Amino acid sequence: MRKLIIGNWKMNGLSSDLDEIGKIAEGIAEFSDRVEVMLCPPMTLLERAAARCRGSDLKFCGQNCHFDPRGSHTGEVSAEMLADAGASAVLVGHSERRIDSSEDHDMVRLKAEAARRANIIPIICIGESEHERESGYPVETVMYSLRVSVPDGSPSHVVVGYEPAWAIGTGRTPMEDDIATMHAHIRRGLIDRFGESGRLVRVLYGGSLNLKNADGILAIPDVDGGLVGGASLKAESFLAVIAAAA
Ligand code: G2H
Repeated sequence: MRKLIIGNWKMNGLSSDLDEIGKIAEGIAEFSDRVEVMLCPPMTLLERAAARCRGSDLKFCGQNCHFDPRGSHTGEVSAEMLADAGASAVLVGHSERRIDSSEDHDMVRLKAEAARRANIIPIICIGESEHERESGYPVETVMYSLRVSVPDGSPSHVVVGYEPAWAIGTGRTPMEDDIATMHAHIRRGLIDRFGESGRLVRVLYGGSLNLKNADGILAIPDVDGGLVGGASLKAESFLAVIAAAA
């Protein structure tokens, strides 16, 4: 299984950054047989970025979608619209959306189902908060999120992102042993629920992943790739993380 690295630009990026996206698209060519790479630019750049990188191996991903395909939802975007704009995937349930927009596990599952209906891959994000970690039950918290946020049905074309909320954008990461333990639990949860197909679901680690820690984290068993925020904003640092995955 090729590792999957996803760059999440969050609310960053203007037209002047399209050149940086072009550099990423050119830079990944040498790794394409070993690593699949996606980028989540802001919605305003998605279509232009996809058009500019057509013919390269770089795929594009939305940062969020609504669970309805269309309708009266001012300011929202549907999975169908993302597909139409050139996205192959969409993040659902990122902790910033769970916090900023009060998205719960049920809503995340509906969004994942909407992505599948639109034939794009849902990247379903789960992870414990600092409080949940300190309360001593991070595994139970994450396993509950996994159960409710991941839809029933075949898990093929589903990706899970484990992102401890306290590690996001903070420069702090869990110990490698803790990441290994959590990923092993997630894998076991997927196999218990989906049988052997649970082994084929890629489980990514996210939260302050960068060129300094990528070698160690991406070598952990059951870490099938990474979600990269801050370090994906510049082609040089993003390509260094991609090289660590190769
Ligand atoms: C977690 C990650 C990207 P960062 O949100 O998904 O961001 O690498 O900046 O912690």
